[in-house]
Amino acid sequence: MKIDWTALQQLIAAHQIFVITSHVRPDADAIGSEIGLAQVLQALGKTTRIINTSPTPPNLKFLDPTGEVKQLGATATNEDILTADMQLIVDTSAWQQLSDVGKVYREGKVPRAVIDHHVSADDLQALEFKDTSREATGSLIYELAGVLGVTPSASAAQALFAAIATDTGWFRFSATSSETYRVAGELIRCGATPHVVYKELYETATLARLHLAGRALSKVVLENEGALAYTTVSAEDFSATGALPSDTEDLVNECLRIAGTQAAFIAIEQPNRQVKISFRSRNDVNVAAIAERFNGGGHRQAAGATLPGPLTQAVAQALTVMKEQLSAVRSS
Ligand SMILES: [Mn+2]
Repeated sequence: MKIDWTALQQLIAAHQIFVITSHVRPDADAIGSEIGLAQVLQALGKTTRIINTSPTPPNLKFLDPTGEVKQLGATATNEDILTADMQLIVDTSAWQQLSDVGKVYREGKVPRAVIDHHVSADDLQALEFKDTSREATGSLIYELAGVLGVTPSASAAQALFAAIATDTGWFRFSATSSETYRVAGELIRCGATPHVVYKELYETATLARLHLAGRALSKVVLENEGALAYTTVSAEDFSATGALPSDTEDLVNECLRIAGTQAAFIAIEQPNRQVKISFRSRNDVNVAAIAERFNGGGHRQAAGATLPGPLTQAVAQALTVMKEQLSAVRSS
């Protein structure tokens, strides 16, 4: 479905001060789309304020060298939102995902528009510019820039390139199309530098992180005739390597690199001895339902929960449920 941007074009022409926000725990598509959109509006002489509920994660700060992205309650106030004359939301369509900023947005009595690619049923009382078949919000912002007659600056292009590259798993997920590559090419022409984006996002690990990954990978176990892979990270793994809890990000996905795996989990012992488990599925096993059994949640193919320790007991519980569910899917 092709988006008709006419209404947004008219609203942008009719307003001057724009507040822009995105979801909590922002990813590169959220931050990149915000910055790209803000700079496109600035090119039209508009004033923009990017205000999020969450801080910008350290690994995405390179997209915002001038500190344009503010955090409500820290570097931005309710007034900054309420004195804008139009509200924009990118990369989410759910109030819950907007958290504190969403509460202030609701107090505002100005026009509101959403630019997004997520499936969602929330009524944001906003004009919607959505295409759920699109790979990233960043590519929608690029399209809007074209409609508005703005060529993205080098920094806007960098932000939009990062948005699209990350939401497509570096141009490999199924939503990636020839159009994705064409837009990426245009953004490079505008000044985006893929090698810098890649380095900042994927080549900034510490030695401790690699050592932790080494320990976790050496412990991967296969179950259910190789359909299930799992591993653990203990408090001792952290102390022996000096790694941080954030260094376990993405480790669970490594398990799925083994041929024949359809599901995976990783159990991570926390400083308080509770155990955080991340579940992944590549088939009909609904890991969100599994996580909910342990008072967690998430998506059908990626979910998580926190279980009481000790580690061995939490692993045994997770293993039992995952094995059961994988057998059920296989026999159905
Ligand atoms: Mn996105």
